[in-house]
Amino acid sequence: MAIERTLTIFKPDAVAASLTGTLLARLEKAGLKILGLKRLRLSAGQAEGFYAVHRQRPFFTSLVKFMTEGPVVVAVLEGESAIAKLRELIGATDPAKAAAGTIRKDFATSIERNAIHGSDAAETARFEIAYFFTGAELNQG
Ligand code: 3AN
Repeated sequence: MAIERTLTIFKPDAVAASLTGTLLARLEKAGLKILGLKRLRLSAGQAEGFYAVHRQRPFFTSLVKFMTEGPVVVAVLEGESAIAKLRELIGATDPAKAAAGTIRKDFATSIERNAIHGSDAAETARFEIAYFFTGAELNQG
């Protein structure tokens, strides 16, 4: 067990549905501390770079279109086993398969429009946090 940092993105569907406050409250209630927080509209280049590992997948073009259709909220979260904890709170990629009480079960509408992103491993978390936040922005003593 260790204190970790992870990245979440509230995707355009969730932000458009005014779920930002609801999602932040769920994460805080679960013991995750919000270290950094930004609302922004991703450019196509930013979305392509973020999802570069999926470049060869059939859904890549559609995913980039979705992720750029409106503003997103990105946040750095910190806590005990934050990476696994966030993934647990989020639930399975396909909301139809997500467990009861998970964010995707409650708010996602399809496997693509699935409301929220969470880093899946320590290395990914480091890359994804640095993609949106500078060290200075997260260094709050
Ligand atoms: P997760 O977000 O659960 O880690 P990934 O990393 O496999 O899932 O996929 C990244 C994103 O790509 C998903 N959040 C979803 O928006 C989209 N995606 C994944 N699989 C599919 C699929 N089969 N069809 C359409 N979109 C998908």
